[in-house]
Parts: sequence; structure tokens; C-alpha cells
Amino acid sequence: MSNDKLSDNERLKSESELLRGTIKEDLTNDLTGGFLGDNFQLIRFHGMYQQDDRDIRSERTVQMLEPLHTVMLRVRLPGGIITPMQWAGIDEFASEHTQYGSIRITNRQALQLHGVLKKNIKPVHQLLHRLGLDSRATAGDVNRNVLCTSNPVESEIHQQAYDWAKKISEHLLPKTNAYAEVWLDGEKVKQPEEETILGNSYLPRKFKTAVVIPPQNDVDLHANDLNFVAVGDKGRLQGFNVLVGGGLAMTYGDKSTYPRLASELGFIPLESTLAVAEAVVSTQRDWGNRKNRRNAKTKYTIDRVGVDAFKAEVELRAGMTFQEIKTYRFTGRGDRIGWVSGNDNKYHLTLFIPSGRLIDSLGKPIKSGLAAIANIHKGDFRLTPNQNIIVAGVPEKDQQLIDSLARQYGLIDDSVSSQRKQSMACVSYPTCPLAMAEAERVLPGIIDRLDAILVRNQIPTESFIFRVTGCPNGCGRAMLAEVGLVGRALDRYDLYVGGNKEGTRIPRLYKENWHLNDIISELDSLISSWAVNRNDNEDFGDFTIRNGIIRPVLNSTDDFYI
Ligand code: SRM
Ligand code: SF4
Repeated sequence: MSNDKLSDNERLKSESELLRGTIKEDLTNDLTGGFLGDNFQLIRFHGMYQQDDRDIRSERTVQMLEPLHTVMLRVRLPGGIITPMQWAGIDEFASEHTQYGSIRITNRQALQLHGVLKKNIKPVHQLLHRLGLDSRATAGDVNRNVLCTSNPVESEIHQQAYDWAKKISEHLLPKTNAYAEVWLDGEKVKQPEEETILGNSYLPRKFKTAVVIPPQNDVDLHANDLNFVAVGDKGRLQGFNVLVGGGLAMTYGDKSTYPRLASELGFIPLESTLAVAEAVVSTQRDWGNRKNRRNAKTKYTIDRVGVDAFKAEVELRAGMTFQEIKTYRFTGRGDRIGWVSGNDNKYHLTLFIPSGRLIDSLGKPIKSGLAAIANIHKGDFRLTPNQNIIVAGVPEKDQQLIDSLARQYGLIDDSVSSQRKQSMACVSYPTCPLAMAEAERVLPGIIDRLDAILVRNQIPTESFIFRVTGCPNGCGRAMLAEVGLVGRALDRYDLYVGGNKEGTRIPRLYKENWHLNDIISELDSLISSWAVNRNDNEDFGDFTIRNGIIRPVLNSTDDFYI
């Protein structure tokens, strides 16, 4: 590869002095609220994105003002676990120092704070540090926040799987001292100044890892570059099936980009976990495309070299041989909203949080409610990959109090429909600079209409996995939904159908660039047909395939666009 053909991101990473750039200098530049030149990208490796409120962008342009630059900061929480004390600290910061006063749970079990002004960035990193948290590697070309199935019921296996998620996250973190130097006033974290795993130019593109405990596929493993599927025996974790090369993004008009399911490499015993994680990452580091960022993710590397060659290289680097895949099966992805009792005599309450947005509104001060629960809760909180939150590890004696607090603040609402619980949207407007259509803000209204259709067809408690994503980057994971909308323009979306409930089939394009109203009418007729003609317990996605409404995507590398 000749140097001049590498993408500009490669230059800026290699010239960044291990992610330092001139971020420190920019912090003291009062002439702009933003970050300049390479720093605009480099702050991502520290877990932040520069943004502005798109609702007021044109108004500020008319007033000849620079956009109101702020950052969105993403907190790293492997497996989504956070203590009540940490929650309380973040809640207080969000109330006082963010533009929207909200906390956003992401579908990768992290927290986002939107609208942090430059003057508050250092204080928030210092606060996180005091709380034992950080935002390292939650963005940029590195291994991101590691997911873990959030089911707390089978507590022993969950605890072991979570421990691995945490270990993998720590193992693959950048080793540079830049984060501590820039944000924590040089407080030394004793680490060598060489990126032994990620490389001094970091990875070709973002990299995502998940630990999943079947039969739940709440993490949506096929969205991830690297997956560890837990294999247990008598309630103890034995090892993992390893799958690589999942990913959902595409670019309109570029058929070299497509969503892809992860491929199976084989089974590994627990002791090989970190070596395999490192070998997969380093293979992608060395083999990934550094010229074209659109084709830089692991899924394209694997399609270029073939699964067998990728697997052989991982075996060589990890010094092991994959065993045959152990049988596993997924049955669903949704969260069980409400109370469940665990096998550790503790109780767990999963709260449905619409699009993960914790914000106080009239009659529903849910952000304050969570803060009130954090005040008395002795267990922990677990963020789910469906953007919900679990109040986990509640002793029987506290159950009543937590339940009544949750009800008092509108965190428990028994009228929420099954369809609403199975639906998800990405953030999109007003903060996402890449948004082409609304997602989070239109979702509640769309569900109202879908609920009405389900009621009219006398199947009010039925539902399908429905997801809206504001652009083809696919953050809302519409490419693993039974019905997915992908934003094109104001009120216009591509409609995809034919995914399945387990999240193992990619849906296919059904209608292109349609107005939302037309999409709802079309769904109305499809749902009416499903209500009458489905087989016993037949899911909507499966119904559309069996009835020839859409052809299944069998191998997206070859047949997604056909
Ligand atoms: Fe994402 C970029 C939000 C999960 C694929 N994503 C963005 C940015 C940061 C926009 C940007 O680059 O400036 C969005 C910030 C919006 C905002 O204002 O908050 C954004 N992505 C999100 C979140 C918050 C969506 C949500 O509603 O929960 C999720 C944060 C997860 C986290 O905690 O890290 C989020 N993003 C995903 C997922 C789903 C997943 O990983 O399970 C995907 C698809 C899976 C995949 O990676 O293939 C996803 N986001 C992208 C992409 C396309 C990547 C690619 O392969 O081309 C971008 C754009 C990019 O990287 O260039 C992107
Ligand atoms: Fe933004 Fe697009 Fe991701 Fe939605 S899918 S958050 S619009 S980048």
C-alpha cells in the first residue's frame, strides 16, 4: 500500500502522538466552542463527538453565529453495569451541565450525555474518574464498549459472562496515556506508551464486540465484528462459540457496502478467550482496508480473504485451534419488562425507557425517578441493548419500595403495548449530524398507529421487531428487524421486511423512498393479512417470507441487492 492512497484518517491517527493531537491547546481556545482540524476526529477516541443542535442551526446561520458547538460524551460501561452511586453522579451532571438535561441509554449499553459545552468537558471527565468510570474507546477506530446479555436471572452464568466482557474490554483498551494527560491533568495511569494490540495507527475502522448468552440474543450479535456466544454446562460457563464479521451499515448508491451476518469460527475453552480476542483484532488491524473507510470493517476483510483464511490466521496468532461449534439456539431479543426473581433470591426490575431517553416530562419525571431509586438501591443497574434499564439485585424487603417509587415517577406504566416494547429507534435529529430523517422523535407516533392497526385486527398483544434508523448507517439496527425503516429524507424512508425475531436474518428492501403515511398504509394491509392467514404462532417476518411477500436474504454478501 503506498502511503498517499491511505485514507486521511490514517494520516491523522499516525500523526496524533497516540491520540494527543493538539486537543489540550484547543481546550483553551475561547474563539470557538468547537475542536479544530484533526482534533475534531481525535476527540472521538476519547469518547466524544462534536455536535450542534440541528433544530437551531439555520437560525444561528441567519444570525451570523457559529453553530452552538457542544460535545456528546459516551460513558464506557462493559455489559452495561453501573452502580447507584455512579448513576447519581452522572444524573447530577446531566441536570446541571447538559443542553437537554437528559441521559440517553444507547443500544450498546453505554450512556450518552448530549450538549456538553467545552468548558464542562474536563470537569465531566474528572467526575467520571472520581466515580471509577471513563469514556475511553467508546468511539473512534478501536474496540468499543463490550456488550453482554443483560439477563440477570441465571445469575451465575451471567456473572461469569459479564466478567469476561469486562476483561475483554480492559484487554483491548488503548494503552496510550493521552486520556489521563489531557483530561485528568496528567494523572498517571501506568501503562507502556505503545499500542501493542491496536497498533500505533489504531484499527482501520470501529470494532465491536459482544458476549451473548443464548437463548437470548438481546445484544444482536450479528451487528458485531466479534462475538463470544456463551456455552454453559449445569449453570457454569465452559467456553465460547466465536463468530466474526457482523455489521449493519451501508451507504446509499454504493453496492460494495451491505449489512452482513457474523460467520462462525468455532468453539474455544475459556482460557483462550483473551488470546482469540486479541488475534481477531490484530488480524483485522493488519488485513483491514485502510484506503477506503467504507470497506474497512471486519465484515469486508472477511469477504475479501474468505472465512477459512481469516480463521487460520487467528489460530496462528492465538496459538490454538478452534473446535467444532457447539449447538446453540436463539429464541428472542426483547427485554422482559417488569419484575423477575433470580436464582440468587434477588429480584430484578426491568424498566421500559422509551428510546433510552431519560428526561423529565410533565407527569413522567422518569429521570428524577431513576435518581430517587439510585438513592436507596443497594444492588446495581444494568443497561440493556434494547435501551432499557434493569434495577438488579433487589432484596425482597426493598421490592415494595422500589416498585412504588417506579410507579410514582412514571417508570412503570402497565399500559405500554407489546409492540412499543419491541420497537427501537436511533437518536437521529436534532443531535446526529448524519441524520437524514427523524427516528427517536417519530417512533412514539408510529407505534400509536401500529398499535391501532393491531387492535383493529384483534391481535392487540401481538408484536414484531420494529426499528427506525435515521440514515443507512443503521444505528437503530433496522437491518436486523422484522420490519425496518431506514431514513432517506424528511418523512421518507426505505421499508425493509422479512427479518426474524431471533435476529438471524437480514430483512430485504420492500419499498424505496416512501412517505411515512404510505408505509403505514402498506403495513396496515400486511398486518391485516398476517392476522388472518398466519400459521399458529407464526411471527410476522416469517409470515412475509412464507407467503412470498419478500424473498429471504440468504447470503447478504451476494444477494442483498438482487
Ligand atoms: Fe451509531 C455513527 C449513535 C449504535 C453504526 N452513531 C453514529 C453517531 C456517532 C453519528 C456520528 O458519527 O457523528 C451517532 C450519534 C447520534 C447522537 O446524537 O447521539 C450514533 N450509534 C448511535 C447510538 C447512540 C444509537 C442509539 O440510539 O442507541 C448507538 C451508540 C452505541 C454505543 O454505545 O456505542 C449506536 N451505530 C450503532 C449500531 C448498532 C450496534 O452497534 O449494535 C450501528 C450498526 C452496527 C454496525 O456498526 O455495523 C451503528 N454509527 C454507525 C455508523 C456506520 C458504521 C459503518 O460501518 O459504516 C456510523 C457512522 C460512521 O461510523 O461513520 C455511526
Ligand atoms: Fe445518526 Fe444515522 Fe446513526 Fe441514526 S443511524 S444515529 S441518523 S448516524
